[in-house]
Amino acid sequence: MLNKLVNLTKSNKETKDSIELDRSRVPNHIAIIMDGNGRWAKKRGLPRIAGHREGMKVVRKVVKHANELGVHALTLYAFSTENWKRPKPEVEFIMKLPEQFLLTYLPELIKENVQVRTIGQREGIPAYTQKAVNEAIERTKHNSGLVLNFALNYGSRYEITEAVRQLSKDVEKGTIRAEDVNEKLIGSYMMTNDIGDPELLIRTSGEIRLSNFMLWQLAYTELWFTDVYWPDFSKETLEEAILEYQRRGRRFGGV
Ligand code: V0D
Repeated sequence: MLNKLVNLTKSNKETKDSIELDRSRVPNHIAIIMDGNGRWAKKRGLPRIAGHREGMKVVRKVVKHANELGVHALTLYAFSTENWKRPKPEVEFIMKLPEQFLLTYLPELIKENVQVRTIGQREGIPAYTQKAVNEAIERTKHNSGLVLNFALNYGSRYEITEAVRQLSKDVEKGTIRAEDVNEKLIGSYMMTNDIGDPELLIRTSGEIRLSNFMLWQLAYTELWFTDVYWPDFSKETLEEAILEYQRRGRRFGGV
């Protein structure tokens, strides 16, 4: 039975269009590196910020579709610790996006029972950005639907370094013994502590690397890369990624 399904997948050239998503095997947690906004704009002769604005609209669409598919958590790499190196006006524009996003979409997110969260360093982010994000977190904290987790001013090595620092403090205090340090304990010091590791990572825009994103959490994650620029990402692209995730599960999964 399983074999027949595998053969069907292999022999069918139009797998992506002709095989249906298995709604019972959608990843719980999907992480996305939303790359290619600047390139998308340049290709159209527009300033890079036009790409970021368009990318923001795509975030809204993808959240809606992921929620409809039954995804429990979506972690979006919105701003890395490296992104500060960009031209100041571009950074300033990007830092206004959370406020814009929430002004436009927060009522819909609340209606859809979405819970907004963030990971990353709070310090360094402008006060007005933090204010908008904090309000969204506060107003959605009792929602029980999809967890929309924005990685803002996030870097994975920083996250791991902070976890080690905290853990060391607890060992110094004597609340934890060195012998008790294990993977589960280390994981509990990570900023994604309560949402579990992603089963699927998507990176857009053709770069095949992780760029300091969730290095600890991606240990067993299926990685999916596409040349599509983030502003061109759609429901269909999301489903293509999930379909590929499901196909890999059928081919390599236990049994
Ligand atoms: C720019 C593509 C939404 C990636 C998407 C501050 C680059 C658009 C948010 C957002 C960004 C963040 C937190 C929040 C609500 C919305 C966002 C940034 C960049 C970095 F609570 N889009 N978006 N944040 N871009």
